[in-house]
Amino acid sequence: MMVYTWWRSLAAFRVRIVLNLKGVTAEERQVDLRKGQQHDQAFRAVNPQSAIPALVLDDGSTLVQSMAIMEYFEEAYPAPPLLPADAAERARVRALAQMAVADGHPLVTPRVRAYLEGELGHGEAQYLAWSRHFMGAALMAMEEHLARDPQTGMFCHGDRPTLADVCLVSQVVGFSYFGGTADAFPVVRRINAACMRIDAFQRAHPLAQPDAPKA
Ligand SMILES: N[C@@H](CCC(=O)N[C@@H](CS)C(=O)NCC(=O)O)C(=O)O
Repeated sequence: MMVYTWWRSLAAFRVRIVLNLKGVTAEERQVDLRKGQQHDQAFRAVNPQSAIPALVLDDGSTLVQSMAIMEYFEEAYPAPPLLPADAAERARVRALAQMAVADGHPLVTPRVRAYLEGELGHGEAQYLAWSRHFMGAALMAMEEHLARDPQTGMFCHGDRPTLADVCLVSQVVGFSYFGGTADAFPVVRRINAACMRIDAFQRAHPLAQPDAPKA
């Protein structure tokens, strides 16, 4: 199988973590978003939405959207489980994950930046303020849910990492891209630290990727 990825992509980061946790290896092909390669004809043939990650399976079928790809791995490679067995608990984990994947991250993608700056006349400072606001709001939502719920443990849901932790970590890293830190979110910060002690998370980190800048 092959995954279209890029070192800095938060959605690709999430998929890398899951691949590592499941012990699955995939060939990687880089799509440099800074160079606009997501809009190249060759990549649009893979994903007409011009977004990474995309996963091409050995039978040639293509999966897109990080949440769908992560859930594919959860179903195809059940061990270790990244969703709880109970339906309501699974819904809690997915809800926490979606606060990052659906509510925070999509607002800071290159296509949004291009529209804000190219069509609405925003400058870089406004884009940064926008990004910090929405990334921070998603982290605040996660923090409040995590802090009040006894199901929160060492990780977002109990004492083993789930898809919620994968998404939490990507959200913290994404916030840092815009100068934010998890300092105002103590539960998020504690869980992020616990995740980042795990090899599968460390190896997936954007700055650990071979195409990441050295400095
Ligand atoms: N909801 C999608 C988001 C995918 C996405 O927007 N990926 C970003 C990189 S993190 C991208 O490729 N953006 C291209 C663009 O905005 O032009 C997912 O979770 O996979």
